[in-house]
Amino acid sequence: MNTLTTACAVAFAACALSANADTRPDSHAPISVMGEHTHKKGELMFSYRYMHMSMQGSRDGTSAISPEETVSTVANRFAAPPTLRIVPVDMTVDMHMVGAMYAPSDSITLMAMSSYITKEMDHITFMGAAGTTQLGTFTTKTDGIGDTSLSALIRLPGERLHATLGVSLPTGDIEQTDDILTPMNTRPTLRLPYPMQLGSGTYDLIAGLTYSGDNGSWGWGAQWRSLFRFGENDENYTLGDEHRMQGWISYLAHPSLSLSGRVGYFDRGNIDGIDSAISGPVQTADPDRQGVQRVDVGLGANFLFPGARHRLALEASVPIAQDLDGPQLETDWSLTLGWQLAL
Ligand SMILES: [Cu+2]
Repeated sequence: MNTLTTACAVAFAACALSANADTRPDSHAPISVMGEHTHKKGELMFSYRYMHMSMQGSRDGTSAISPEETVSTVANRFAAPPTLRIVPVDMTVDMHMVGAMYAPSDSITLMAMSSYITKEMDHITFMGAAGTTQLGTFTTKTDGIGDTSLSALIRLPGERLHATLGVSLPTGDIEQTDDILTPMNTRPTLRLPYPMQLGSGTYDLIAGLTYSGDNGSWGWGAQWRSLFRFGENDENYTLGDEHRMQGWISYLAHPSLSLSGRVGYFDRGNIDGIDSAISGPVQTADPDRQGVQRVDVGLGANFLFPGARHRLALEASVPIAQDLDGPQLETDWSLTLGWQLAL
């Protein structure tokens, strides 16, 4: 930015626009994208994001599968009964994410993020060891702090290109329990399946690369970001690695408002190992029914308040394709709202 500022001192009007790139609402990516901008030396930023995700109905591969079909045809990996007997029908995830960014120099921005997560899942329990007679329904709920990430965003040669290198700390609990309804009509309190837990239980590596640019009323960007899981947690398993590839464009509708479109690809692997306290005739308890490949599209808006200190942003996204190691609940839509304060 220094050489650019010097060049701007020569007073090219067009240059002033790009030199003030961070006073444009679209100098930040759509709000669902993490760690996509850097700061100049001494800048400090706080952020709060609220994310809601809604999942309803299950898929096996790319096809929908009904609860009745699941309990008639899908094998139970645990000894007995032979097929699954409990089927999750919907799930919501609500996350309150807080973050801080600080740039000790123009070339490095440090970022810390953590979250408070609430998960809720509704299920149908089918009676006994076979057949499609429903016994009843039940809901499980967990909430608490999720994993915490510490990252360095390192600017690379080029106008707006940076690498991300970080670690995700296992601050999220992986021993959450709740009451369930069994096919034998009992209601024990058990450790809940993997999708209801709040963290990975392992120290994970975050790596990524982000590019962005703008010209006139248009802006664009692309990001790769992965989460590599290392070692095994205390319960003897490792969550699957996660990889995200995203591309976005934005249009400056007003000096304070930009509108964005985003396409994102998400890939998550299955679980390696197994928690001996998690079992039962339900798809979510199977470490081999956790893998996801999904393409999402999102529409969003960024609003920059006069003075360029406060930003508000929102984005709604829906999947346009998903392939699940199922049966597994499918994602239907998600919404992210965010507030950012630069100091
Ligand atoms: Cu920031």
